[in-house]
Amino acid sequence: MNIAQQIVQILEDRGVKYVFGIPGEENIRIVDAIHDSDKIQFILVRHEQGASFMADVYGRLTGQPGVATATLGPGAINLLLGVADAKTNSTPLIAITAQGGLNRIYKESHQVIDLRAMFQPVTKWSENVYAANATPEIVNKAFNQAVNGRPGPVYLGIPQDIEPMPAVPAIAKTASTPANLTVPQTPDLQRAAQIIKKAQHPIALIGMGVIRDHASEEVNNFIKQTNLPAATTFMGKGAIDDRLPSSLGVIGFMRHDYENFAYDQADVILTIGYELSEFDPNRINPDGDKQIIHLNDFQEDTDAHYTVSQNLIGNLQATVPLLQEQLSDFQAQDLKPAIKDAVQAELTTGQQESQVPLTPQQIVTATREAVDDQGIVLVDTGALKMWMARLYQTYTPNSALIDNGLSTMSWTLPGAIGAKLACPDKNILAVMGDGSFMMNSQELETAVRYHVPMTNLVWVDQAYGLIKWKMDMEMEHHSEVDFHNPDLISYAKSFGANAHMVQSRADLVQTLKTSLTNQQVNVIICPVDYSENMKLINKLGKVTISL
Ligand SMILES: Cc1ncc(C[n+]2csc(CCOP(=O)(O)OP(=O)(O)O)c2C)c(N)n1
Repeated sequence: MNIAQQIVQILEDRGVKYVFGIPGEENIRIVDAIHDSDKIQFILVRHEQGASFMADVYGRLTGQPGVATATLGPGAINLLLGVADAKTNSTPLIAITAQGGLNRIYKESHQVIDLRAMFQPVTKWSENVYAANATPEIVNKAFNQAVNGRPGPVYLGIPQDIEPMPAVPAIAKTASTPANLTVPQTPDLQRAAQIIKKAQHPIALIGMGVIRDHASEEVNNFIKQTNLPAATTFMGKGAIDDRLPSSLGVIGFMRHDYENFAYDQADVILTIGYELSEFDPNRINPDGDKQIIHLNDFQEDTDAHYTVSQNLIGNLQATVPLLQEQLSDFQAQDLKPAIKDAVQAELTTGQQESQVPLTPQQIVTATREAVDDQGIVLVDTGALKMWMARLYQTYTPNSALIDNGLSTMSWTLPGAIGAKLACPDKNILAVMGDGSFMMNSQELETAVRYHVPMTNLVWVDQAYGLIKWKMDMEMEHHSEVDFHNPDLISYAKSFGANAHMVQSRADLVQTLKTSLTNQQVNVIICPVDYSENMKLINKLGKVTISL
């Protein structure tokens, strides 16, 4: 057995089912060893960036590290974006690339750049395998690092002269990491409950940790019992059921959301599973005068606007019911945030039938009508994200995935492949702008080749719409944002996908329904009328999210 085969054996032991990537001259043995594995399937992609997004979404949905691989130098650099995305999304991922041999890694040499250093800021741990006999320790450590505590990505570089070396027998297997079930001390829970009971207007902010920790059921029960008004971050979307009377939806786009969501009236904010990278606390606590109770697996970084009075550090599934017990005699007063009526009004206009171009409200409501409650929708970055996050109603965790850590474009089309492999029984829809579509559309070929059923809904405005919107808003004109698309229907068909040009709202609903269940790869092209963007600004205040 050589080192490449040993690495693959450890991946098998760790339950890896897929490795996404592209081979290069320096990692042919690993790729070949994966090819020979009967437990792991290699998913050969068309751009390493696609592999990194597939692994990223696979990790986000399963909680198990997604694994992506590439060659040294250019291949590794292409892998960087999805790895950085996993860091800001706190998603477990292992990136394994080749590296130049130990005999040349220290000097100027063909295709060699310092990948360990390059990946270091976007990973929890970044290391090269410098000694063949250290391989089992290092690879096992990579898995532990990726899932322990706050999950995240890890980078491993395998020098090309280490890869073919004979393997030294592995150390005995280490026990798998038990779930962290620690809970806060009772006095801390009591203090937190007292703060909430004494508050005039307590309010909750629900973050992505609730979904990652599978604590949605507990949090929904908590919100139901206490009637606490609760908004979610973009990444926490779906963590609470939008049908709960005190659910406020997703906060964070509009400069006036502080008032729209009634955070201006709040004196105490309970955050559950929230991380600072998801959403700037300045937006809910601009004067730093609110008391914050922070309930999560780990303490947060310091921030002048994150004024924590009480930390409740513990497993969310176990801790939320304990806080609920302490609040058994408490009911929050009804708040009437303006946002609820505003969203309802837009959902109503979205039901109206018409020909294309459709308004964003029509596309969002048509999408909701067509996707079943168990379906997974991946929402890409762009103006469409604003509309989908605000208006697309969610009832269950992971039913609408949004990227608001790095907010990168073009992660959803490859991500949909990762999502389908992670959740084979669910219908998968990737929603993106035409800008994002053209950045990673080559992975349609990957989806077709591996028969991974998924549907892509492309909002077409022939522009980088969100930036156009921001320019119009702040400068009252725009520049360098318009482009021309190829014939998107023929283009999508040339990959072997089905393609359809939407004609009307009803046509969109019907096409989505058929596509989501036909077990094929589909591309739906939908012209959008973004003149609604500026109308929204007039209604709700300026957009504030960072682009
Ligand atoms: C990789 C990357 N490049 C650039 C940006 C900045 N950016 C954010 S949204 C956006 C435009 C997106 O255009 P499109 O995909 O067509 O969606 P639309 O805004 O038109 O709905 C750009 C350029 C980014 N977030 N990520």
